[in-house]
Amino acid sequence: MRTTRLRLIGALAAVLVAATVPAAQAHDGRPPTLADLAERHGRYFGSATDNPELVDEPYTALLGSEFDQITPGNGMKWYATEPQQGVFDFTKGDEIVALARADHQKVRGHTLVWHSQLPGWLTGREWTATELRAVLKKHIQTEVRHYRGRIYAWDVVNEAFNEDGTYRETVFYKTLGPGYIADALRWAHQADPKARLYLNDYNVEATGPKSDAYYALAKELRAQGVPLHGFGLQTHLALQYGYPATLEDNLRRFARLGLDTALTEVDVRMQLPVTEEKLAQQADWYRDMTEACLAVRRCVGITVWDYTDKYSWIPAFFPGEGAALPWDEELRPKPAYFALREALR
Ligand code: 9MR
Repeated sequence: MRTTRLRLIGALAAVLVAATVPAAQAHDGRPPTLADLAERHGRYFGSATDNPELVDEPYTALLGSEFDQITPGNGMKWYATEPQQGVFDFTKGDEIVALARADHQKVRGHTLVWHSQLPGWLTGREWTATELRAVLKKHIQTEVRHYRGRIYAWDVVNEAFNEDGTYRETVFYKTLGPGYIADALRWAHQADPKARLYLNDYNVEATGPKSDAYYALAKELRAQGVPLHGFGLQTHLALQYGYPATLEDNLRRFARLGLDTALTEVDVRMQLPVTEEKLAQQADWYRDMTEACLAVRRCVGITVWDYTDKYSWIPAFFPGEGAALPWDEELRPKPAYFALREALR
């Protein structure tokens, strides 16, 4: 009886100790986390998160222990950070950076220049090139300066190309021409010379017109000495559209340009209902993409676009689809989670 109770107390103490040990450290008594396993390869393993979720304690406990990198899903976007022209609000991003600091995690800053989630004051009127240039420069430099030294990498320009590899006709492109991308990178670099600066997009995992456009642009920017350090592949996959089999080759060609790569917003959605077969296929895809990243030295890390189906963006955007993440809505690990562990072992 007494020994049982002592053992129980011992086990409880081990759990308490484990809960206070930073994610970065592997230690006895608890299986290594995804972050621990990734770190053995010199990689990070991260998750997106969002401010409203941070009141969910079981959720934040896993977020703080399993991952060594986080990305704010919305809190650093333009509508959140400059809601009125010249009036900056960093409370949401600050909350996430503070959490990351407490949990010893890197932060990917997301995102400085994007056509979506812009404030009304920016989209609601016409701008001359001179005006918009000044607005863009001020936005980038104020935000990057605010977080200087605390952001590992910035998604400086997000989703700049169409599927066919032509430039997306955003307000920035239409008003400033393609040079807005190089300018954005230079301005961000001035504001935080140590941050790694990325271009980031979806449907660029396989080689093809869209990723080719990034390859050509990255090559040109590097040749011109523009501070571009990485290419982010969002990796929003869907079982019904097939696995991007050329992912590893694609990562490798960017590495040859001297760029880091990262899988920045991973999820693998499926048409509902969930079946065991679909979960098994999803697990295979998570394993395959992790192996592809580990096979290419400059693929620096993987970030899931939140880790639990409870907070996935998918059901709201793709009705009838979901179950895209490695943990289910009750925070129970799915086959994909165990596949990630296997791939990282
Ligand atoms: O996760 C984000 C979600 O909460 C927002 O409603 C959505 C609005 O577009 O943006 C989501 O994140 C996007 C990311 O910023 C860029 N790549 C696509 C992501 C999913 O839409």
